[in-house]
This record gives sequence, C-alpha cells and structure tokens, in this order.
Amino acid sequence: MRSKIIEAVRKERPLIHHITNQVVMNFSANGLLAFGGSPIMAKESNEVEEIVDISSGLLLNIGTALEYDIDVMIKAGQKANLRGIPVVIDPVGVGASTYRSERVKLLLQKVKPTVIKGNAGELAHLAGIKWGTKGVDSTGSGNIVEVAQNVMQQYQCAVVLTGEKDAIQTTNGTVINESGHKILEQITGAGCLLGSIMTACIAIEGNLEEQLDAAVYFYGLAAEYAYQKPEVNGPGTFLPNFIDALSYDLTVLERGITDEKGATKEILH
Ligand code: ATP
Ligand code: TZP
Ligand code: MG
Ligand code: MG
Repeated sequence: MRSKIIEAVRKERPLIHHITNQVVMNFSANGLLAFGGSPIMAKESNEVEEIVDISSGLLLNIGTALEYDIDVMIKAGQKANLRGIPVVIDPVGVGASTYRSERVKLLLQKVKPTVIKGNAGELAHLAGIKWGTKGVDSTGSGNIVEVAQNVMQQYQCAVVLTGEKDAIQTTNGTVINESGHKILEQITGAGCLLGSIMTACIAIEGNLEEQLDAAVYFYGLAAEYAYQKPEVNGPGTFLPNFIDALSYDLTVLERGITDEKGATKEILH
C-alpha cells in the first residue's frame, strides 16, 4: 500500500505550490524533486492565485514569514480552499514570539487546512498544552497523542506531529510512526521538507491517513538508510545521501537497512 502511494505520486509528479521560509527553500525544492514531486516557490501577491490554479497542493510554512507573506498565504490558502486542493500548514516556531502566535491564529481563522504539521512543541502551543521549546525546535516531552487529538478537534483537520515518534491523527484514529533517525535533529529543514513530501502524497487521489502514513514512514526510512552509508560521518555528509535516498523505491530502503538501523554510529559534536 505504502509503495503504491509513492509510485502513484512519482507517476503524477504533482505540482506543489510552496510559500515557505527562506532557510529551507532550496533544500525543500531539491528534496521534493528527488522524491518525485514538482515544487514551485511563489509568494508574489499578484501571481499567487494563478499559481494555486495550476497546482495540486499548497504548503504554507511560516518559518520566516513577514507581514506581507502572511497576507499572501491567506490569499493563496483561500484560493486553494475554493479549488478544493489540499493545504498543509506548518506553524514553524509558533510559540517563539507573540507575532508568530497571532499570525498563525489569523491564518487558521482565514484558511482551512487539510493538515496541520509541526513538531510537538509547536502543536502543543496550538493546543494550549505546556511543552518545552527553543526557537523553532521542540525540546520537551509529554503525551503526543493528546496534543495531536486536541489540535485536530480545535482546528477540524488532520494533524501530523513529528519528533522521535510521529503521531498521524485523522478522523480514522491515530497512527504512531517510529521510522526516522536522530541525525534529523541536526539538519535544518528536516521538518519543512517532510511537509513538502506530505503535501505531494496527499495531492493525488486516495485515503488521507494512508497517504500521510506513507509519507512519514518513507521519509524516516530514507533517513535511516542514508545514515548507515559508510561515507556518512555526520550531518554534512548525511545531507546528500539523504537526498539520494529520497529518490529510491521503498522496497530498496527496506531491504537496505541493517538490524542496527545505523544506531551504532556515534554522532560527532
Ligand atoms: P525540530 O525543529 O524540533 O527538530 P522539525 O520541524 O524539524 O522540528 P522534527 O520533529 O525534527 O521536525 O521532524 C522531522 C523529521 O525528523 C520527522 O520525520 C521525524 O520523524 C524525524 N525525527 C526527528 N527527531 C527524531 C529522532 N530523535 N529520532 C528519529 N526520527 C526523528
Ligand atoms: N529559522 C526560521 S525557519 C527555520 C529556522 C532555523 C527552519 C526550520 O526548519 P525545521 O524543518 O522546522 O527544523
Ligand atoms: Mg528538526
Ligand atoms: Mg519544523
């Protein structure tokens, strides 16, 4: 099932409109291309509705959003809602400042997301549950299912909460994903790129829960596979190997991972 979903995305190569942060634009475009989607980054107010018109999915990531960007996100999001294409919102660092918190609230009032995706700290902030955060990073621990369910109920959409374990929450229930590697905490944009890949997976026909599960599981497995490559010595050498792995078949990743899942390799600081 997961393989079929990924094959279908690669056959269709859906165009995914990104309004995302300036830290990750290039990484997200390369990662999505490797996976088998087609990225376009566009945030000029005068063209944004036309870009939504030709796209199959919209990703709104507030990581470095200025006031203007939020207005553009609302314009694009409303057009996407009108067209009925999926919208993924990543509230990067939402708890870090009053500005982020208020603009995300506004965005969620004006645009109906298909999925809200974020790390545990960000989603706990949206849910009004106490959690540890440091800027755009989640540092705390707690009940991730409670957080995911609370966000779903509050915003009436599916939720993907990421971290060491990921919670995929839809009206069908909760799926916990355990694929992934802690090296992903040492590269910037790990969560942002997952948002791009998730948007591509839900931009084609199919079941939302299965598509989100396929995206999150595949992404984590690609990280495990890349990390165990002999040439990987840390975050720098991990990056190109990870991009490569995102282009492989799921069965290749599954067969290629050893029992240790690369965990024997120490991360160097
Ligand atoms: P943060 O800034 O807190 O790192 P993020 O937005 O980058 O948040 P993550 O929670 O890091 O997002 O999730 C990105 C990807 O990394 C997900 O696929 C997640 O499963 C994976 N991941 C993150 N931490 C770990 C970990 N300790 N072990 C395994 N996988 C992880
Ligand atoms: N600062 C603003 S956006 C951003 C940083 C470091 C990237 C965050 O990426 P991710 O995927 O949420 O870790
Ligand atoms: Mg991260
Ligand atoms: Mg993030």
